[in-house]
Parts: sequence; structure tokens; C-alpha cells
Amino acid sequence: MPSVHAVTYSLLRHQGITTVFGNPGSNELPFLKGFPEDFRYVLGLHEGVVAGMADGYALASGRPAFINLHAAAGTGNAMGALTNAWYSHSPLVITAGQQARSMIGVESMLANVDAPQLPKPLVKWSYEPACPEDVPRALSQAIHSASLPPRGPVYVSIPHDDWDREAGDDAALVIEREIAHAGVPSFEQLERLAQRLNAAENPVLVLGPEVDARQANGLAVELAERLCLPVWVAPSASRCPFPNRHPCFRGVLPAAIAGITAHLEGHDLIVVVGAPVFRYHKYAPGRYLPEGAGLVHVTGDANEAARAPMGDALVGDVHATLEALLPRIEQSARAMPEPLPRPAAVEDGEGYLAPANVFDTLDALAPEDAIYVKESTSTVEIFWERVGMREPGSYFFPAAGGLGFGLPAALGVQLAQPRRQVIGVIGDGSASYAITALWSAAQYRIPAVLIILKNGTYGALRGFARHMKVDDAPGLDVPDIDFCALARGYGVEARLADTHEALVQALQEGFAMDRPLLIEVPTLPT
Ligand code: TPP
Repeated sequence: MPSVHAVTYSLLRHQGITTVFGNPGSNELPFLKGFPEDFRYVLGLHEGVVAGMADGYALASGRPAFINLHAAAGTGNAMGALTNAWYSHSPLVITAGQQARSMIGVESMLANVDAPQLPKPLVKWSYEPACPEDVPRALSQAIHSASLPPRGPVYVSIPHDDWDREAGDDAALVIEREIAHAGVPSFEQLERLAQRLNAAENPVLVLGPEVDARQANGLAVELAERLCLPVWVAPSASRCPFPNRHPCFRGVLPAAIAGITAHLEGHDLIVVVGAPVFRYHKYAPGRYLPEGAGLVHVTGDANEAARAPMGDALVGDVHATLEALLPRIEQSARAMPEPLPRPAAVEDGEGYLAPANVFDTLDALAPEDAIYVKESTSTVEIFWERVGMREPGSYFFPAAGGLGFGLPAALGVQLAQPRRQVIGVIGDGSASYAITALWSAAQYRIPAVLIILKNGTYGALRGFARHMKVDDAPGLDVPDIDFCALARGYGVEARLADTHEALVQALQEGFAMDRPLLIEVPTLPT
């Protein structure tokens, strides 16, 4: 009879999971014993990095990513990253080693006391199998649960003496299970939505990350062109659901109640697809909707639909919904919106580059299908204005704003998309939360270009401090970090780009390299 270990690896292989992101301890060694040759282990030196790499991998591949952490301490270190994974609906299958079963009750070292409780509420499902024979079934449940909508992280704690136990006669039944989700709205639901859109005088479309995750970007373009309407990206954007040089594109909505209402003023119908309604951030109270406007929300997440404070919702697959909706939409006689004007160039400083110019340079030099992993919080708006993004899966930003995502996620995205160039655009504050990711980049020769925008400050917090009228808060600056030295210390080549010419040269080198390059760019605070 096969062991729990053998059935588990067959299950993972059959489900297309052959990469394990991890950081091991003694509890995990029996799982890693006899690690199959067709599997790849990607070591991260801190569990925030492990989870961030896996998150990037899951987001960019659209497939579940497998994580193996060390008991309670390892799980705890990964928790910050789970805030992002939860809100980006990342299908992360997180496993953690547990003490031997008979040693848990006495709370030996490395016993993960009440293990399933620990990662809540940032996982969809959390479990410790009641007996060794249940481990393969529990992992099968974890994989399918993470992958079914709404997608999200799941957690399984596995005692280390389970792995070489016998799995039972029927354990192998889980290996080949296929579970599909069918989420097309009914005929009546589609007709009603189409009728509201066709009848609206001045509709507007607001698109969110789920459109990109479901690769419905092209369908959204067709819908916008059919209806000749303005398209906004939903606030706190973690992905790019619509080509930002398309004439219908208007920008990213501000993440504040009053700001959204002001931007959508004058529209009689607001159709939100694949985003929560809405993901507010800045406290700026106001009315939820402009006068006279109705709202329809299309989402795959029943919780998002239920918790919205206004509007009607249709819960279903956003790709299937848009596809079925399009043939019912009449070509509008409205004029197409005018494309946004391109912003003017700005002045660099002496020994500093303006972030706007860094982005213009990237836009000019980067491959058309480059993927940006962005974690420089004060430059989000100018980035969207200046860097063209055309293909699905071109932009990833931490979905809960939990810093420490950017560097590791850039590596995970690059592993998942080896044919596209990944460019990390990371603030000096953000980079420091997960700096050990550089070691993984070097060891696995992951050819991402990692740009550090070094403004010496927590720039976004400076903006918030102005908004919240706090002019004396300590701890908002991060001067004197030498990122080139840090990179070299971890084995990554580095360039300092303090002039436009140096940036151009470094980018050209980075795009041609088969290993990572870090580019430190001193920038002016925005
Ligand atoms: N800790 C975590 C884990 N996440 C956070 N979002 C914060 C703290 C609060 N925070 C939000 S933005 C920010 C901080 C500390 C500053 C980030 O600075 P940097 O990466 O240099 O980007 P900049 O705003 O300067 O562009």
C-alpha cells in the first residue's frame, strides 16, 4: 500500500503542481525526504518572501501555488503576505509542518497549538487532518478549494509522522479528481443587464482585477467600443484590466467615497465588473452614488456582492458573463471618448531623477508585453499615466497594500512567465520588508529587472500626513540605505542610475541579461 508521502506527490504532480515555495524546519523534513526530481523547490529566506513569490507565481500563472512553511513561527511570518493574497484571490495552497501527533498535546517545541486557527481569517479554509490517511484527501480539498471561485489561500497543518504512514486503499481516488465551475448567468439575468446597458443615456464602466485574472480584458474592450463609454479602473487597483492607452480609458478612480462620486457625476448607470464596490482607502466621506445614478455589479465573489453598500449585483464568472452579454449589446451612436492627453516631461534634479521620467524611459525602452510588479506607493498615479500596458497580466500591485510583496512577487511572476520581461518598480521603503528575496533571485537566476526608487522616505505616508494634518509624526524617513551594496551582498548585480543616460544603459543591460539586475535610482519625492 502506498505511503501518504507517495500519494501526496502523485496528487500534486497530477494537479500540475511541481514547484514548492518554502522555508523548512525539522517538522517539514519528512515531507521533503526523497524530493522527486521532476519537482522544483524554491527557497525563500523569510516566509514573507516565500508567500510573496508564491503569490506572484499564482497570480501570473492563474494556477494554484504550493507553499511549505515551518510550523507556527513560519506561518506567522507569512501572515502579512496573506492579507494581499486574500484580497487578490490568489489560490495559495499553504502547508505547514506540525509536531509528531503524540507530541502536540504536551506542547513540545514546534507544536503548532490550534494550528487551523492560526491563519484565520486570511484563508478560505484551514484544517489539520484527524488521521494520517486523511492527508492526501485534505490536500486535494485544499487544491480545489483554493482554485474554486472566489479563489483564495487555504491552509493545511500536517504532523511530521504522517508522511511514511500507509495511505489506505482508496487514497489514490483523489489524485485524478477534476472539479469545474460553471458560472454563467441565466437568460433572464443577461437580458435584464443588457437592457439596462442599452437603455442608459450616459453609462460608465468600472473594471477591477478579476477582469484581468479571468483574462476578460479583450471582452471589456469590445464592450466599451460597442457602448462608446468611458472606462475607469476600480480604486486601489491591483491589476490592469483594460489597456490604458485605449481612447475609452479614463484612469484609476480615487480610493475615497467622495472622490469616486465626484468622478462618476452625471452618469445614469455605473457598471462595475470584477471589483469590490468599492475598495476605499482614504477617509473622505460623502454620498455613495451621484444623484440619479444606478449601479450594477458583476462579480465572481458572493461576499463582494453582499457587502456592497449600494447597487444591484450579479454573481457569476466575469468572463462568461461578458461573453454572453456582448451579443445582446447594441452598437451605440454616442461618439467615442477622446484619448487622454500624454502628460508633459518634467525636470530631473542634480543626481536625482523625477519618477515621471523614470516611467517615461521605461515606457520607451521596455518590451511591449513587459509585466510590471509595482510597489512604490507614492507614484501609482503617475505610473498609470505614463506607462502603457496592453496585454492581460501586465501589472501587479499588493491587493491589500501590505508591503513586502513587490520584490518576491516580481520573482514569482517571472518564474511563471519566463517569456515576458518582468520589471519590479519598488520603493526603498517597500523593498526593505522583503530584501532577502534578492538571495532567491540570485540563486535561481531569475532574470527580473528590479528598479528601486530611492527617495529616502515613506513617500505615501508623507502624503497621508498632509491629508490627515499630522505634521510631526516620527519614523517617516528611511535615509542611507545602499541598495547596490545589499544586492551585491546577496549575489545580485547592481547599477546606480542617477542620470537619464545611466538609467537607459542599465535598462538595456538588464533586458539583455539571463539573471537579475537591480537598478537603484535616486528619485525626488513626489
Ligand atoms: N507596513 C506594511 C507591511 N504595509 C504598509 N502598507 C505600511 C507598513 C504603511 N505604509 C504604506 S505606504 C508606506 C508605508 C510604510 C511607504 C512606502 O514607502 P516606499 O516603498 O519608499 O514608497 P513611496 O511611498 O516612497 O513611493
